[in-house]
Amino acid sequence: MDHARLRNPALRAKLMSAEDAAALIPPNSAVGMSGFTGSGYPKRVPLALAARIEAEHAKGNPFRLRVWTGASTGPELDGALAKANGIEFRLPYNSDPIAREKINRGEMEYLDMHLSQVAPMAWQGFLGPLDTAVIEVTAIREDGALVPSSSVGNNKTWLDRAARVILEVNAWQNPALEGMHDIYYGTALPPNRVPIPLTHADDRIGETVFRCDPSKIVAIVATDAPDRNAPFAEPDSAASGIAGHLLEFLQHEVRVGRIPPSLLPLQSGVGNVANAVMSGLLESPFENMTAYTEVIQDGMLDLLDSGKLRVASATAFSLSPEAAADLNARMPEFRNRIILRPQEISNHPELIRRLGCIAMNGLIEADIYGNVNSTHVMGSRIQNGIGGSGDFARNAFISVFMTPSTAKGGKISAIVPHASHVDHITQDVQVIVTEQGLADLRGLSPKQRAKVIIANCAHPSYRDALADYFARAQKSSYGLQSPTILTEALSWHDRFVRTGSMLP
Ligand code: 0RQ
Repeated sequence: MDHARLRNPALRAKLMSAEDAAALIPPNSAVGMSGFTGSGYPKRVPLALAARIEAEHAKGNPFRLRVWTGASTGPELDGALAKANGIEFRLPYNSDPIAREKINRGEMEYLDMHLSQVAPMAWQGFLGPLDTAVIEVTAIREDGALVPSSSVGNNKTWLDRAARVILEVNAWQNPALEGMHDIYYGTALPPNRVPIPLTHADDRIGETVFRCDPSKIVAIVATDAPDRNAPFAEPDSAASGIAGHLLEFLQHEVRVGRIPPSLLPLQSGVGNVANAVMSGLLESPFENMTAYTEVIQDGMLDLLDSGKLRVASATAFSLSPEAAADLNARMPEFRNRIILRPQEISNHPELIRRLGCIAMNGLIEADIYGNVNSTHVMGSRIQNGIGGSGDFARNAFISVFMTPSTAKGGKISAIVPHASHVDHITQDVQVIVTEQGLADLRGLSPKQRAKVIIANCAHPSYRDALADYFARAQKSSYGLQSPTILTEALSWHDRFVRTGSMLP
């Protein structure tokens, strides 16, 4: 390995193959891996581990792990380990299709957590001991400190809590990442918590590197492999429509003086719609914007590039291959305008509330009262997880949820009589946007919310049926605060499960 990547001579003795490193992980133990939205995850040790697990299974030996990460990883980690039937328990977020299938078939336990809460809950101890941390880094400094890579996630916590540490030094990660990170070491559990000294999105309050006790490092593996880097879809008419309504809303908020012309720190969720909204901001009149978010997708990088976004604080990148190549080519230019932090800081309720973020997240379905389901299709099938949406939605200055008004070619309405699973209660949902329009729910009672959501957000093929349900519910409901016909509330979902369509 290039000595510029591994600058501590004593640690060079720990260099070994991915197979030898994977052999150090005890069967049936807990492993804390790096990785957040497809970036900064270890790429060789998990593959070698999957091969070892398959070989052990072939010999009849049980070998399954408890796998903790920052958020989603890539096919070399979640995909390979799930395929090998090597994950017994997974937290806190997953978007890998093979792991998703295993979870939905009941073959893998999955704890879907608020991302800000993972590190403090690990410290509380009820998740059990952490045996091994497997962490991707960009370089190891002379003093043994670790230069983080393209995501920070929970790495600080895994490095601190694990009994042993395996490092993957990835030569694909740009050495110019050094200096971009801000690792805050001041968190504690009650009663020792103190205010976190961050008052602006671009404040730096920590160190640029992870500390790690060198005696815990049992292996160092050389990698040269890209992050997951999935391409984004060109914004379709629904995504463009959503972006248009949202931009109009933000301009209105500026006009009436509720937010400044540079807006407030933006949080933008995962996926194509969130990316399209960021791209829409490129054409907007807003200047000098900031972002305090988890993920930097292509649209946000373009905004930085245009100069309209002054600075972005996040915990990870999630880029297309083209955007990753562009970022890599121009890393020194971006380094002072991007700050990557641990997810317990990027998603911290105290900081989100203080900064007054504008949160913009996707949803699976919302009901007529504005309860939002972000995670479970038909109430029972996990899609990804709540991720950071709850951290931001509850604490944001303005909490926006957005979605196309239908899914699966129009066979599913995203606006339903009753949410089949609730991640975000009505109190945490202030604005819902579909390509049909925008519902500003702030200050409205449940029945007032229902009228606006049905009129502004529902697709025309479902609007009359929703209005009809709401009218009948107001005649026959047990109470009239949030009128509900109990026997009918989930009948749309039931119809979809039976016939493949919610259409009446
Ligand atoms: O399924 O992939 O099989 O086609 O869900 O939907 O429309 O592409 O939207 O990529 O924006 O994702 C809520 C999943 C939306 C995402 C969710 C199906 C749809 C498609 C994806 P296919 P789209 P997006 C910060 C914030 C929770 C975490 C979060 C998410 C797939 O935004 O995971 O916000 N959010 N984190 O067909 C059945 C419905 C459906 C539906 C969509 N009503 N019924 N299927 N789909 N609506 C980031 C982190 O925290 C890491």
